[in-house]
Amino acid sequence: SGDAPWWRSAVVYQVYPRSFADADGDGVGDLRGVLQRLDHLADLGVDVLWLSPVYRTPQDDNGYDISDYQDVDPAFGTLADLDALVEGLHARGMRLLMDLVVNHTSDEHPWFVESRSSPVSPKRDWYWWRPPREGMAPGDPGAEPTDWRSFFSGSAWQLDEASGEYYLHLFSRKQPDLNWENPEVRAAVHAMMRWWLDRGVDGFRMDVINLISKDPALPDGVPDGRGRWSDGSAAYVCGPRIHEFLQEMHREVFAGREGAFLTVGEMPGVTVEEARLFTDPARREVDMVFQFEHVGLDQGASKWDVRPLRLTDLKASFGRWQAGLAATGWNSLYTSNHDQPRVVSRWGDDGRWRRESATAIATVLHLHRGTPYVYQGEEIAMANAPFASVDDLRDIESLNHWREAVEHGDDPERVMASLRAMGRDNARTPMQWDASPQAGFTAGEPWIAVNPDHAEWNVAAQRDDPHSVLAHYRRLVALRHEDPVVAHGDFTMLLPHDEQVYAFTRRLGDVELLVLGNLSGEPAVAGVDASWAGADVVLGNYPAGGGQGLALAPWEARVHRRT
Ligand code: ISL
Repeated sequence: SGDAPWWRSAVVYQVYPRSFADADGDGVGDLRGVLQRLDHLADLGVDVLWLSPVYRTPQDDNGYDISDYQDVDPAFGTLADLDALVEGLHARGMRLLMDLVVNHTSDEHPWFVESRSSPVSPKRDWYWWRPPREGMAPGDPGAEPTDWRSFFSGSAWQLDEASGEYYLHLFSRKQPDLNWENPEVRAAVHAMMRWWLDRGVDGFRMDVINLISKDPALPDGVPDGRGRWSDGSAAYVCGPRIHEFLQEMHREVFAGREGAFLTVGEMPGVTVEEARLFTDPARREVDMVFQFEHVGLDQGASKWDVRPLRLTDLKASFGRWQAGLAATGWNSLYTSNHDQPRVVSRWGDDGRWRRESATAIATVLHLHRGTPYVYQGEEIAMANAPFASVDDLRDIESLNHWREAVEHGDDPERVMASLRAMGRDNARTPMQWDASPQAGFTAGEPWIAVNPDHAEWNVAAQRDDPHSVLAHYRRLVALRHEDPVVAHGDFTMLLPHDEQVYAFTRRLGDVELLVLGNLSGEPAVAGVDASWAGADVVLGNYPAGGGQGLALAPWEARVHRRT
């Protein structure tokens, strides 16, 4: 473990700036707000701040639609504020990970404005422009160049009336996909990344980076029974040149540069076999990936088709990823981010067992082999929001889905129920700092309502309480820093068929940990080797003592250690 990369023992904290802290009172979080709250991160003990996008943006997708990669949006502040953030983090021994969104730009980015201006524009080929389907006129039903569905509902193609051609947008129509086949596009992205590293940032979280290489033949997708449009992912998930593009990026941006960087590629649909290639250090692509298998386990054909999670499925999935990236590569560990519902509501119990279930899930996750990510508010067990109606929602994915489903004739109450369970706005309500009317987030009117439960669930209430969820997260981070077995030990899954208890061991030299999590609201007994019964407990979430021996109270989690 001596010469292991620094990020193996690091914990990353994600800030969604729009919802974190608003310093100027306009209701939208900003960089000065983040700066004022850096002590919260230092108090947690995290090593890295991943900052969701703060670049210039029309805010169609809350900043994941960028119109200038080399400036800060006025809603978030200025470049000087960003420099101050880098400085403030570095002064506290933390690093800054920027969000890199280069699968697409905003349609208001000058590159796209130029590209759209004419079919003979020198930048026409920077995006995916195609004529209508053979023999059809622009705008005819079915004239779209392929039958692909957009991630945000409807067709992935938008007609440009002026030229009669369509452009590709895997996400919103205000997020046209860049054409990575064009070497000028790649060079422009590399130059932009170097500019940020020169400015002092420490790496990038790369948005949907495994979608940047498309099969240039743009074949039609596979009908999947979800309505008019098809699943085109075979043509763009880990496409033909993806490894080449990431190796080139590494060479052009990072090679020969002094410093301690981190790169994490967000990769919907990535398999463990592909992930091993992406994260094999010898291949020089990325340090780790965000995979999506576990966050799809409680869904059917689409994310709106919500099902209960089976614990054995979760163990089988994480177990395969642990084994698959054991000898080569590295895992990232997350349950939560700005796209996922709140985990305590999703897989825990945000009623009676809120504190216990939040800490049990966190313990199990953080003790896996890999680098854990904490999403703002997760560390105080923030829960899903009680959205009364679609008027309470702001997210483009949710609003588009609502419109499409209701137009299609689905029962509005059922659509609302799935939005309440899975909608991304659950993760985007303001950070709950204290019990004051706007939770200490803003002095103004927040852009999305504060969750009323902030009166009870907030940072101020938990900061000095040793039994709080926040205190437990602090201990999890500290354990990783203090005990090398957490970062570097090997991993063995136990009890794969148990629907209540999540159990595994970690081992490094002669140190061994046993991690037990009763992920249910009923008492349980862990059917592991009885010799563990007397082993030291280095961390637990039942301060007054839970079950005896190998018995576990509801949602109890414990870490045993022996040598
Ligand atoms: O949220 C999702 C679950 O349905 C995904 O479709 C999500 O859009 C996908 O994980 C990609 O996410 C990233 O890129 C999107 C952006 O909206 C997300 O916020 C971002 O994390 C487009 O840039």
